[in-house]
Amino acid sequence: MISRIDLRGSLPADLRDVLPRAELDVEAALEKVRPICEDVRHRGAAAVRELTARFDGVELESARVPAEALTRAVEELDPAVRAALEESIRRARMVHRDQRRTDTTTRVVPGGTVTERWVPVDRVGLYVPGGRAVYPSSVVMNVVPAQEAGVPSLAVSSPPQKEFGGLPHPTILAACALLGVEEVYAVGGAQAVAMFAYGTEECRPATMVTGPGNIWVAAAKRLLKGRIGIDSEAGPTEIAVLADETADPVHVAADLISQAEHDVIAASVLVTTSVELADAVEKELPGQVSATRHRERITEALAGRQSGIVLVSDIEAGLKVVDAYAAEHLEIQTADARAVAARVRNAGAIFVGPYAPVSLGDYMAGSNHVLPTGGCACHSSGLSVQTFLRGIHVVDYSREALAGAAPYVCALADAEDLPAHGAAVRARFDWEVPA
Ligand code: HSO
Ligand code: ZN
Repeated sequence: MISRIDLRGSLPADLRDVLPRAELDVEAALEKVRPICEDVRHRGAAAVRELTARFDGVELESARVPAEALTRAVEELDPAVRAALEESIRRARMVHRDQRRTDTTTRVVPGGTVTERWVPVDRVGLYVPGGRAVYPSSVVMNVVPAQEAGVPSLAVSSPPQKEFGGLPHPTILAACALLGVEEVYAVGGAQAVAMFAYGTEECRPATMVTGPGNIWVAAAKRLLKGRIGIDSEAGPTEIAVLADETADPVHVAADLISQAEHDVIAASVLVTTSVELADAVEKELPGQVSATRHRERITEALAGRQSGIVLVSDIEAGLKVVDAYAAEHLEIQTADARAVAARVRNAGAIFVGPYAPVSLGDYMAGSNHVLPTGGCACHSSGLSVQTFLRGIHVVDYSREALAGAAPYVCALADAEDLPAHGAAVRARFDWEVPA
């Protein structure tokens, strides 16, 4: 059901090459997505309408979801789901509020200061996937950091669903309403990203587009990056578990299965020092898988080349492996899990010990679940307040402070053969370099 890689000898020099990993060919999708984006750019709302009819089989009168539909969605929401969403929002707000940045002013020399001023982007378009993956929790994870960053204008787009009269899934609409988001569009895929990037008669252009999506959404974000800011291209979900003989195989198996549930190309990787644990998890998997609803796609995900059990000789080697893998989610299920977790350098989010399964983080930990995938955790972070802020340096120097810097500016400008740079300073001192 799941393959094994034995790295108990010496670790290979390029660990990344031997570790299981999903391949998502976003590059190949670019050519298909380009004409879609161009169409939206040139024909605006009419193009969005036609593309929606073609790809979603829904005839939109307007892409904008009416306010009544949002109100109705909340009224008709299952009270247990409502309570869970409200609690998820409350916890996420607590964590993300603490991420807010305060401006800092550094006095570099007397009369010369640099202030770093944190300014939110003007308008964010949040993409929320639909279809098989209906994730109101992702609405929370996208909207909360943008709101806490102080983004003044927020719009959400999610694919229209035939069975819901051409509107996005009602739970997604309800989540938007609970978060206070009033501007929602029933548009999916690349056309949604293009709508946000270029704007249409119905939707003002956004400065940033965030949120996970399928390969078409990822390709559109890659294509339009620069014109818009993006968070990251979310690839298939990944879980890595670093475990020793103290881990409970029932929990480990359940956690590997939980993320395999997302997609046939989701990755579940167990890195362990214990052959006994590996055997026990392998034994546990089939029973748990056959007892769960999405057993087919889970079986495919676990059997795929992106998933596997990696045997290592000790925790040191295990840490090297998980750092090389740079998982979106990393669980540490070892003795002294906190100390081991503190040594991890590359992961989107780390879940420490036996009572912090990834699914807690998916919904209710307060942490964000939009995280770097595909190994990008070695250079990127998950969605946060910081994603939506720009730090603007405000440079404020007096005449005396500039005079003190002038000889240095002129020396470096000359060294770079850019004399006009030095002249811009000398012009303020009768064309002399002040002593
Ligand atoms: N594990 C997914 C997020 C998610 N899980 C949404 C359930 N719903 C990627 O972090
Ligand atoms: Zn999940």
